[in-house]
Amino acid sequence: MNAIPKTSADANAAPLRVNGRRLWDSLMEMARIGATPKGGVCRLALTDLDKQGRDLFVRWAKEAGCTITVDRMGNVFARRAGKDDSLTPVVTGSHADSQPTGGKFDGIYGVLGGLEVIRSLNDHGIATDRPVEVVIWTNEEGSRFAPAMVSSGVFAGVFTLDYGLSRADVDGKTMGEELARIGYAGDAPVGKPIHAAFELHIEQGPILEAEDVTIGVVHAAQGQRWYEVVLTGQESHAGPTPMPRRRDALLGAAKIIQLVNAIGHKYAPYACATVGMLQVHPNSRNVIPGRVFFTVDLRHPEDAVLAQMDADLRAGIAAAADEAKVEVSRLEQIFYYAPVAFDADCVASVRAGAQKFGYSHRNIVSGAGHDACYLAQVAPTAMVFVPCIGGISHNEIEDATPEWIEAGANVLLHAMLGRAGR
Ligand code: HGY
Ligand code: MN
Ligand code: MN
Repeated sequence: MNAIPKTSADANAAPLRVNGRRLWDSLMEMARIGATPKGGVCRLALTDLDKQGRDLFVRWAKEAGCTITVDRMGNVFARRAGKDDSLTPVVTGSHADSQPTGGKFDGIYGVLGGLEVIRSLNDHGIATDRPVEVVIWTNEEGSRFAPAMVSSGVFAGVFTLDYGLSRADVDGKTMGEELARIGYAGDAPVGKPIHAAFELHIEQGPILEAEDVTIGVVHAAQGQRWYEVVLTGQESHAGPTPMPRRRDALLGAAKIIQLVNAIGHKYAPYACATVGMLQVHPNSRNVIPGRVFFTVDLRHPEDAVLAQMDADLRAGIAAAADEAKVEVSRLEQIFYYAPVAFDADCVASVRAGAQKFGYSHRNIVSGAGHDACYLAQVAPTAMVFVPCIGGISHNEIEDATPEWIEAGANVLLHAMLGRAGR
């Protein structure tokens, strides 16, 4: 007897969707934790507010039937069992920590978008072959504890566990101490086999919105180099010290800030170069600064160009210090990873998800770093981007539309289902 033909209705059945309203409401409820006056959030890694955000996610994940595992870097894994729980999981997730003047979507959208996938699978009674896991990766931002993405980096074997736990903030508090203090110093080993990984994130740049494209099919991410620099001159009185006799560390830093900006423009259109932190000692209005600490962040999608930017920076710093008659008492590269190419099959799953819904979509390279950049070293990985308003992120006004938020989660749902099987 012939198999019952799929009716055209079956074949063209509307694709499974997430509950966009529920996802939006979860994001807005989470944004109340660490809410800032201009509508953003401040949930620095491993602070009490980060703990509150983690606790809320854990509660919701348990309500959705997940089991929770926390590893020694505080990475939180919410697991939905598969029909064959011995199979390696399909993983999604992102970070819950924010910048000091962060937004409501950076990172947490990927965490709650993953939770919405699980909630939607539950709504539709879908059992997947493989387990599905949603992860909060600890300290992705690298703001309170440098460098960025340190816990997904330990998971991928890029950093040792000791290195990760020993990262300290400006007050000398280590990640290990702070994990214990907030009750997220788990005992699970850091690192395990993953079948495939996807990360959902806002673009944090202007391209998708400017082109009126809903989905970014992220096939690559640019590489980064982070540096810490200390210039040492000589404190002296701002009044009686003649200009030619000065050894002004802040003058040296000013020259280097110009240099960093020039390097960014020299390797246009893709290079990015930023001085984000600057500390002046003694920071008194009538004392010539004797010491300055600052950071440099260089990025490019091609490793060879990133290396050239590094060489330009080192040569330029030496010249600028000479001109200002100050010493370079520290120039340390504290973070580097090469540009990332995501897995072609996973990228195809994201593109197929966008096509299933008829969403406009385009290939895009991630300008920002993400935990997916390290996961890509240990598992087939890709990312899904949606636009953000004005391309603004790492800013309290960061915003997105409910339609974009829902669309990204729909694509994530189908990309994950394609890998988890059912
Ligand atoms: O710096 C980055 O790209 C990420 O936001 N940590
Ligand atoms: Mn992020
Ligand atoms: Mn960020």
